[in-house]
Amino acid sequence: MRLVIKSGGPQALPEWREHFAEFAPGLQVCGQHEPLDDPSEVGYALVWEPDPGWLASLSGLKLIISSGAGVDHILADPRRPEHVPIARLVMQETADEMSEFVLAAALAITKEFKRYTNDQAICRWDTPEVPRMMRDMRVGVMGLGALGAATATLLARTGFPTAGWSRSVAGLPGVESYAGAQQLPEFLARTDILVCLLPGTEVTRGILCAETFAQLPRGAALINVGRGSHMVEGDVIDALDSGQLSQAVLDVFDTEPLPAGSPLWRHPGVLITPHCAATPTRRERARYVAELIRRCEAGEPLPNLYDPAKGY
Ligand code: NDP
Ligand code: OXD
Repeated sequence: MRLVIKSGGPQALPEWREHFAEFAPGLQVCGQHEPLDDPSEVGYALVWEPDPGWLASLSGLKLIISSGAGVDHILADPRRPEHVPIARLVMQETADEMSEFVLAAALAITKEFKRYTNDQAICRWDTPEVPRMMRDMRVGVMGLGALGAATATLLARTGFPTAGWSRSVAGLPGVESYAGAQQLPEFLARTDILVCLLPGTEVTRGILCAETFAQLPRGAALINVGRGSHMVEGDVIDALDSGQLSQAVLDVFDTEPLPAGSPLWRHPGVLITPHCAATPTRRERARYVAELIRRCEAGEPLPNLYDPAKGY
């Protein structure tokens, strides 16, 4: 049984090998950069942004495993073997990391930490008249999947009035549910902090745009931890400049790393983080992948498979 890895570059391979030796001792592990005697022997590929056409050259593939929760980076390959299922890598650790990250971002927005960072840079002492509390900040989470549901649940439990928006109605305790395009305006109108945890699909592309921002209460904030493709970057900047948005915490971008010339880097209302909201350790990912391969070999059902009918 052979697994080929393209995730983290050649320098990450010794660490991957060490973890797979622990969790799947019989598995042969090689890197994408290593020559293969017989590519058809590769049954499994663990990938992040595979080079277009490469997966198609592995004729014996049984399963493609995304090294992250999203699969858009695999679907971007027009020659990918469409008959091979794709597993999304979603673990408890991913959900925990994401929930904590968004909670921290929502608190930083509520308590205006970005303003104090800006003030500190110019030695300005400006005490707010009225303290802002969690209970005053209604959070709206777009996407209530494995990560969105865990995030919305933590936010609600912590004290943020929380709602979620998804394709189908969700029944999360303590979280108001809105579903479908029809209920989007109502969801946006009650949202002071908009969190995007949608998958990157053709339907969700550009959803964080001027039209969406206009439906939020004036001065709302944005946390984008979904995909860069969700944002129309120019519209985010215009909304911040006009005051329609007051702050944004942005973790994902169309081009990553975010180019030095992007105005987002220097915008006073923006906090940039480097696509780090939820990045489980290689050890945890190897443990999960080893279990996926075991299940696949045993003919057992696999969790979190990409659904071509839904597009995510
Ligand atoms: P899931 O596939 O489990 O959930 C997707 C959610 O989005 C579902 O609730 C789904 O609705 C909803 N949805 C999809 N399309 C639409 C639509 N057109 N309109 C309304 N709702 C829609 O995804 P995960 O929770 O596992 O992950 C979400 C995304 O988070 C990933 O795809 C990735 O882009 C991003 N991510 C970012 C990371 C980071 O570090 N910044 C780390 C990991 C993931 P329904 O419930 O009805 O199916
Ligand atoms: C992602 C991830 O899909 O990092 O963005 O898991």
